[in-house]
Amino acid sequence: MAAIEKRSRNEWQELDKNHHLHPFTDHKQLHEQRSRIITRAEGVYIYDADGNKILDGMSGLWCVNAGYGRQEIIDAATVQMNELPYYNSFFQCSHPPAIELAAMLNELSQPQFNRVFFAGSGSESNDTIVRMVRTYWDLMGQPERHTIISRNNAYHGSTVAAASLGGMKSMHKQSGLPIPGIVHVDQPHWFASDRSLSRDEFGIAAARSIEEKIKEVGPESVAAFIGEPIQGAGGVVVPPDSYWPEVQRICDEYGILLISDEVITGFGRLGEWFGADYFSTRPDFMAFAKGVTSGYLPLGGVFVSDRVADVLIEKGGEFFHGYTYSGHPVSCAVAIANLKLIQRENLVARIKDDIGPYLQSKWHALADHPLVGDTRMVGLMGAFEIVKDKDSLECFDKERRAGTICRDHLLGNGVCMRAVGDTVICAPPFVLSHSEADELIETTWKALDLTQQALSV
Ligand code: PXG
Repeated sequence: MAAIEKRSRNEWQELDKNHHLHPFTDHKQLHEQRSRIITRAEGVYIYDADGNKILDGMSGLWCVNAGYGRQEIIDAATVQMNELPYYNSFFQCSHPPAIELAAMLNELSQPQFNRVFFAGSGSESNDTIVRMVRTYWDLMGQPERHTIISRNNAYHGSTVAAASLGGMKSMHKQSGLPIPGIVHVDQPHWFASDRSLSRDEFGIAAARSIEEKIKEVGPESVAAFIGEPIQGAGGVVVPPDSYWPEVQRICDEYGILLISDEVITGFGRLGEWFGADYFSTRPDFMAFAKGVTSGYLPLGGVFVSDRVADVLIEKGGEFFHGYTYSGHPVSCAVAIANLKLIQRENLVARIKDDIGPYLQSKWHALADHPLVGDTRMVGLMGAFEIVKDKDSLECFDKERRAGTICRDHLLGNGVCMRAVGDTVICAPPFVLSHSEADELIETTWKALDLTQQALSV
């Protein structure tokens, strides 16, 4: 029995316009253009209310890693709904899905991680980390250590603390953020720099800006550094190889906690289980969400290292923090089914050895197009830059909106990607076949040609 009314596209658009406020949306503009109504999905394809079939080059919103329509994930939700649709993990209670998932997550993660705290989203996970980091240093007898260093253009979520950790100026401006005790340094984005340094020199310099900030704030006041292994929403910013080892050195030298925000990079996106594995860092916290359930249900959480967890447990007393849906049983059951599927189908190794290299080589060949100034892709997380001049790498002026034009041509030809300024970004599901990868690339060439035509008039 379907719970959702069947209506025409127009009717849904009208209801949507009148009643639904969307995230990160200019509503005036949306109402002029009308929303795109997605009605169903299968494999790597989504279908809109007009029946258009679109290859989902963004895995929903960086999350549907296992692809759509995976029956065993759906069955796991149904079975758990019947067994125990909800119970909390407050007041000395627990339930098998949360227990089993916590144990499974610790098996998948680096040895310093033996405990997880569950949340409902990536934003809630990062808010949890802010509170745990500060509580940890209080318990360590260093209550002045409350400052967390993050990076410009980072995205860590939309709640007040997570948006403060993020480095998006437009978000800060709208609501008086960041909250006190959060400071930002530059992102390790070589392409966006003046490119006077080699990539590796630039990576070291970007990491050293953290050290400079530590000295400026005072090492005794700095609690932690947070970073996405590869910045996602900011435009798939792949740091130079030299960056993360230097960041790890700095955190070690000053005794600062390292937080790896794995909301996008966690659970295989880079061809390793976590971005920290890919870049060989040893974080004290990892935030996760999205791919843990392949987006089939909301779930987030925090891996807490023994360094922190032992102190919280031994000295902390009650930690006054938690969510109604911390460890929601159905979300946890879905996560277990999803992770087992990823393991059984060897999807992480497939990204490392098969579909990752396959798509990457074709992606990098896009650099032969006259509009493409830079390409990058790690695992199945990539971007290309649209430029006006390939030699100088000069960009089109902002009003030309080259990235958006290209994104629209992609969509018009059946592939969904995202534009961040003039950067076009891509993160397809892990189950992408070779022929689907070919389709994605062929459509990208076509969209680039159409963009070139549009920009030359
Ligand atoms: N950390 C990272 C690294 C993220 O990418 C969050 C935290 C917050 O997660 P929740 O579950 O609270 O949304 C994210 C989310 C985009 C886009 O346009 C990216 C995200 C969310 C919405 C849009 O690229 N990432």
